[in-house]
Amino acid sequence: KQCEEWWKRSVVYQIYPRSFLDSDGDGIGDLQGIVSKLDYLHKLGIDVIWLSPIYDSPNDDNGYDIRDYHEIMQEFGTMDDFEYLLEEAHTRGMKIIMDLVVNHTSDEHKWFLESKKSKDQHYRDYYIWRSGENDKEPNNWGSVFGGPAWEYDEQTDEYYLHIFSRKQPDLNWENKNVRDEIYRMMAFWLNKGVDGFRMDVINFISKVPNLPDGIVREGMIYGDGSLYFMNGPRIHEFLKEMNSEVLSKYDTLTVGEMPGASTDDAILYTDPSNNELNMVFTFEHMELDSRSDKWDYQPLHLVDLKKNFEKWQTKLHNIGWNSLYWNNHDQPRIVSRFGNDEAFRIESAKMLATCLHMLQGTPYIYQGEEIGMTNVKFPSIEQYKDLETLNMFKEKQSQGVPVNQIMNSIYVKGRDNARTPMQWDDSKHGGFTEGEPWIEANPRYKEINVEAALFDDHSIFYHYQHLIALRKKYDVITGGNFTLLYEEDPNLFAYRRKSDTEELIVLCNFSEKDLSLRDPLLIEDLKQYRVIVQNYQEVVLAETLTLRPFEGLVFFR
Ligand code: TEU
Repeated sequence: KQCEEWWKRSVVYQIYPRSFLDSDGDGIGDLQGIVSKLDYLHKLGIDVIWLSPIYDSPNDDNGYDIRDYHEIMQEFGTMDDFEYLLEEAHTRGMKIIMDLVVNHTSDEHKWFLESKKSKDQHYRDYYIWRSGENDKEPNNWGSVFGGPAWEYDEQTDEYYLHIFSRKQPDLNWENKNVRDEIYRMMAFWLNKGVDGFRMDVINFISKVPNLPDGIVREGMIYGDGSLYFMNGPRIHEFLKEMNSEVLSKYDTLTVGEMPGASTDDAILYTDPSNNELNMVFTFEHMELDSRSDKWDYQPLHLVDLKKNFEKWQTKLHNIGWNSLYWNNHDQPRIVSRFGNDEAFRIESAKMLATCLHMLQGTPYIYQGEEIGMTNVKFPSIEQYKDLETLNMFKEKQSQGVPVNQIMNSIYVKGRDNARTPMQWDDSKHGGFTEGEPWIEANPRYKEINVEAALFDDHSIFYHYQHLIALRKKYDVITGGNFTLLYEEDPNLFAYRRKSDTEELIVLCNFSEKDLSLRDPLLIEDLKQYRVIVQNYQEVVLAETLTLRPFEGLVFFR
């Protein structure tokens, strides 16, 4: 049947281990820290934990630059710690998926160290090397983290491609040896008992072989190569091969992180008859509040967001499968982004959760989201750690952009918003560490923390717990179809979910004002439903229905 697979009925919780909980006082979160919070996660009700990378890494990009796929990062613990964590999670009925970062490795990976040595040996072709054009890079592509996407290497007088930092050289997936090594490595982890993978920028692995120049947009120095590396010519072939050689032999959850994947792409990636992946992370809903690039902020128009969700919900229905997320380690905190993290922090955090969790797909919760953690505004650039933020700062400063303007864009979009330590209690550093944290805690830990949330029956935590429980109870949440209501309303996000036997109506006020629904038919109709989710103490349903600021309601019948 349609929704029998466990990963369609699951809720996933993402842990960014570096910032979760430090058990040994070195200021860096670790595996034992995670073990000690498994009961907390179990209480929340989640089914699957996704661990951001825990492999050996020089941490240029906090573990997304892997030096050894078979070793655990020293700061996080040992392989024994990992096996213990896996066992303890499984004992509690929770699964663990790993981050699979195979578009690139660290430049300190042994394959790359070998590859650099000379042009004519086995590992050379594991990466993408090209000779320059008149002392210039082989093409005009810019890297995601600033500067060109090519780094010159004197030893062999050639350049290597790095779509991300220069310490993240891209692997050459055209080479079958590379693919085989990766499939063997995946099997190594699956044989240990891990339950699947979140695959980092997996739709970047197939490049158009002659690597053509990208177009240079107005005000840009480098060309945009994405047309030639996103969803490239052999991507479906590679994923089918990965599936038949590894994934098909295990019972896994697979989710591909895919910037630039459209719904048509997503259908190809997730239609089970294609034997590729279970679901993808779309970026479309995360790009609606920026213009040319992520730092170029524009306010969200709710209608854009609604229509985007409508497209993903309807197009994939009965064919592929959606993932649902507001947050991860790359995104600002949702309550600060689409809600109000001051006057209506609790109401808006709950409403946003409601709006997302009643959709069809597998929901992902990012650590701290369940207690309404907020963005941070560190006064000084010295307090920031993310290489993307630091590179952007330097670049903009050298172009003469005023510092306060740069800082403001970091406050709105910087990745460190998501990476400040998890706030466990109101003790120093939010109870994250006994030592000095690698990145400072958000000073709001005094007010926003797990201990306080668990103590308050009406906290955001218990709201998430309730939403997760409802997903297990009502099949319409997993299986029903989706209809957008009041499409053009700029403040109300309303939709209907319907199966053969059950029906939901979800009403979410995304504004800070009262919103009066003058739709006698709907209001009459709603009398046959009962409210199963609310974020204000009591619900008033009279002749008109007035939604208070950020009110979010779910009606069921
Ligand atoms: O991110 C992929 C990606 O496309 C990023 O550029 C993302 O858009 C960016 O972080 C937004 O500012 C993945 C990981 O999630 C990210 O943490 C890594 O830095 C990146 O891949 C490289 O591995």
